[in-house]
Amino acid sequence: MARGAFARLVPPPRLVDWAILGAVCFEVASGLVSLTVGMPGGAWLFDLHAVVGFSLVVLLAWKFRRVHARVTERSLWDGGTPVSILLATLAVGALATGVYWAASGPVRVAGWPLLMVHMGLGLLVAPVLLWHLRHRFRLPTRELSSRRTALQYGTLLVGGALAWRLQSLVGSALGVAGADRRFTGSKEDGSGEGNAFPVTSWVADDPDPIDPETWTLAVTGRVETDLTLEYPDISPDAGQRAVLDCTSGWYSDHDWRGVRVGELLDEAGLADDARWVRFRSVTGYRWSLPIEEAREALLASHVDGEDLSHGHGFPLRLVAPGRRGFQWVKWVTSVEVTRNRDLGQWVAIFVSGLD
Ligand SMILES: Nc1nc2c(c(=O)[nH]1)N[C@H]1C(S)=C(S)[C@@H](COP(=O)(O)O)O[C@H]1N2
Ligand SMILES: [Mo]
Repeated sequence: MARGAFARLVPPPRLVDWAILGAVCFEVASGLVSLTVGMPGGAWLFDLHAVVGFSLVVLLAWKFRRVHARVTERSLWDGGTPVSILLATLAVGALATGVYWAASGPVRVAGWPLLMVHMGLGLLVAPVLLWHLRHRFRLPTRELSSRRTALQYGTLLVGGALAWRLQSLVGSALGVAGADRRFTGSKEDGSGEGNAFPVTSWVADDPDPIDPETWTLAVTGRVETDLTLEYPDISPDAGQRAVLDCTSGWYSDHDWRGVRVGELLDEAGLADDARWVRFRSVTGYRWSLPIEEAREALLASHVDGEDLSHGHGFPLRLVAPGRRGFQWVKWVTSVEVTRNRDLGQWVAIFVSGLD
């Protein structure tokens, strides 16, 4: 009786499969885009990523219920089955780490940041899913666009949202959820305690400590006069409270002191076509900001009244409020004013430090 009722709830196979495909595409895309979201206005993207993830749990449960016999019965295997098993394993791994993260599991698993494991598994799902579709692709039937179908998708999302809310309520009740999470999901670490917060590199940057005797800061590009500043020229007379929010799942709130970028730009004078400002590290790592935003940013030499430590980017590191941690370039040696957006930065952050 209950079984019959459950079976009636399950949408037709094709519908489940296409919903899974849609949900996975959305999860990969929204997960990647979320890495660049640092303003509360983008909170909905993190929320929707979680809601669709919880809906995927239900979809996969339906799917596995339908296909498990084709996997457990060795005689039913075909050429596509190993790919299907690999895909199922990756998908379950990505979902489990995602749900665990939402439910406020620890930040690290076996030394790895949990979120990095989640991203790695999620990114592997994409190519394996394409490979799986080569074996298993079926054209959609008309039922995909009916009103009834739209309602079923809607119900599924509402279900996903309820499951997500419920786990966070249970988490708070049990005291494991942690009230100290940002809208990005990141957890608090070392705020207001000077240099005592995690030292992180995006991929492989690990330069030798910088000697302030030989270090210089260049201000170049679309400026009227190139500047070269030495360490004693840097007077930390601007301050900024800002949150560093790393995509590996922690954040830290500090009082930063240093030089306002706008002051450097005013000193150099801007050319008419100045639009972007690129901050380059001694390692080659770099990021750029639109000029108006860059003016308000800080090149910090101090954190909570302490000299910045080497690990945190001494002598100067970019403080870009509202941007994610990987955009806060450390060990800055040049500020270049440019005309165009710098797409090469997406390569530079991955390869700097690899040599
Ligand atoms: N040059 C350089 N700057 C960098 C990085 C890096 O690898 N190289 N990592 C970024 C990342 S991913 C983060 S989260 C912050 C971490 O800053 P912290 O080490 O001071 O915590 O620095 C950013 N700036
Ligand atoms: Mo980061």
